[in-house]
Amino acid sequence: MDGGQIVIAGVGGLGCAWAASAHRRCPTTRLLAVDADDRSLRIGAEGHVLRLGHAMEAEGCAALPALAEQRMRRLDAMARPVLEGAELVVLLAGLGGGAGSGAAAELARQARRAGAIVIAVVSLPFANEQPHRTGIANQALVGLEANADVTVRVSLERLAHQARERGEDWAMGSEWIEDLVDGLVHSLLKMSLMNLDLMDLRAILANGGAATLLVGSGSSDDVEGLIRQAASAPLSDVDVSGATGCYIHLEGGPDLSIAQMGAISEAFTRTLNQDAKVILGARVSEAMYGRVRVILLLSGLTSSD
Ligand SMILES: Nc1nc2c(ncn2[C@@H]2O[C@H](COP(=O)(O)OP(=O)(O)OP(=O)(O)O)[C@@H](O)[C@H]2O)c(=O)[nH]1
Ligand SMILES: [Mg+2]
Repeated sequence: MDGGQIVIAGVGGLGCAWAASAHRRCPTTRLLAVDADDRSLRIGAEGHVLRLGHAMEAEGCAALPALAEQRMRRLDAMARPVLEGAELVVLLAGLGGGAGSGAAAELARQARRAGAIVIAVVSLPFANEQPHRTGIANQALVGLEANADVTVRVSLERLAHQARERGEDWAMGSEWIEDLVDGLVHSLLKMSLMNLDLMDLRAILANGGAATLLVGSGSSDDVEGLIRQAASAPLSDVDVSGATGCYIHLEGGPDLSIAQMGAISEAFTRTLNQDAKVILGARVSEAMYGRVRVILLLSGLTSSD
């Protein structure tokens, strides 16, 4: 697969900011920004832009998801060429406002119809926000889960907390999201030692149930640290222990031995359902000397609330 077959799409203010920063790490992919707010659409000449509404309408979709959804539907013909030939669409949005909550599921629907696997990574509002935002977000989740292959629910609270710990602005604290998108894109882009491809991804997704993604990186000697790091993902209340399908991709340096790979994947899959279908892939890159990065796609989850 080449980068042109992967689309990183942001919807709404937060989604577009995340997409632009993730795309900087994967510049060969296609970037798409969808919003009613012009500030989100200044993404450089190579990016594709879909504006929810006319330039003359200054009001955007402020907290009106139904309006955003309707406008996204009207953009169908303009979205087609951007989605054409895409194998994977990574869709990013912050739920709780108008644009992201309203347009994300409709964009997912259009992307799947174009033949792409759709992985949505969306944040849920802070717990202390008005119940109104939480209500909007929950409704948007229903639509996304019906239209995307995978919906990864990110807790904005935990993401913001981790950003503060690093001394970053909460909204820009998207490092975890960037790592996730980067890991996913690069595990699919480059030739692997054990070749994983989209067929494997589709096989794991065909398993049914809810699905989520985890990433972890660290020293190849410290399996426990790697697991702790993956488990600290700012996901919103998801129990991964019952997963019945797992796509696990390791990327390590030339020093990573088959035995170490085995130990790492064993440690990650130990907690899964006994009959879980596990697909393992690995890749060696010079830059990863002494380190390893793991990306897991877990499917067949039963409880996601
Ligand atoms: N606390 C806080 N949360 C924010 C802020 N901006 C965004 N968020 C969170 O991110 C979610 C999505 O925000 P945006 O991406 O700006 O919303 P949008 O999709 O552009 O929606 P509209 O602007 O209403 O059309 C919100 O529901 C909040 O949970 C902020 O300034 N403060
Ligand atoms: Mg906005």
